Amino acid sequence: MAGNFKSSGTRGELNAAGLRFGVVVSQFNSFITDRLLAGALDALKQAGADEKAIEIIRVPGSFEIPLAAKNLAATGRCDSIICIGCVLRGETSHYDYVASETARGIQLAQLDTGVPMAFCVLTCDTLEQAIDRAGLKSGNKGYECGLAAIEMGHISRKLSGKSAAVPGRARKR
Ligand code: INI
Repeated sequence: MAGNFKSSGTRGELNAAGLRFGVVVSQFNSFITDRLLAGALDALKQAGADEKAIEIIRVPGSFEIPLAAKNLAATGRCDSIICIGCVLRGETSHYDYVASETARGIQLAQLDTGVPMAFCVLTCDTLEQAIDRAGLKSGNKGYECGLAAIEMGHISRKLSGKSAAVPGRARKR
């Protein structure tokens, strides 16, 4: 998988050490979603995430992302989750339905579980747009969502009272 993406506008240094990530990736339009996944993994690894602390779940289409993300969040194994998909107008007559229900489902999964989810589901009118946003020409939205997942993972850790730097250490009262 091609990697080494550069962010188009990183704010300072992000440290992902000690954080645990989940990635749910749709296999529909996988030539796009694989690029988004590569970008997201680059962001996590460049920030020092432990590869063993990244759990990747593959689902058939974007429609299946919310349930998989919710189930993964419910295990308590992830500080944040990246949801990756690509919905192309023209490939399906129910484009709007797939796009809106996927977004809504991911939002509900976050609210139900309290685990933050970076939304990396492209909804594009044309293949050209998808190619552009998946880093085949310029910036990779997967990379940006990786950075967002790191920031959200820290917040999630803080709210749960655990330290990211020293995982598993009991909180002093
Ligand atoms: N899933 C996608 O992720 N992107 C699409 O563009 C798409 N189209 O065009 O249909 C798509 N459909 C599959 C859908 O997400 C479900 O996997 C399928 O309906 C089975 O539930």
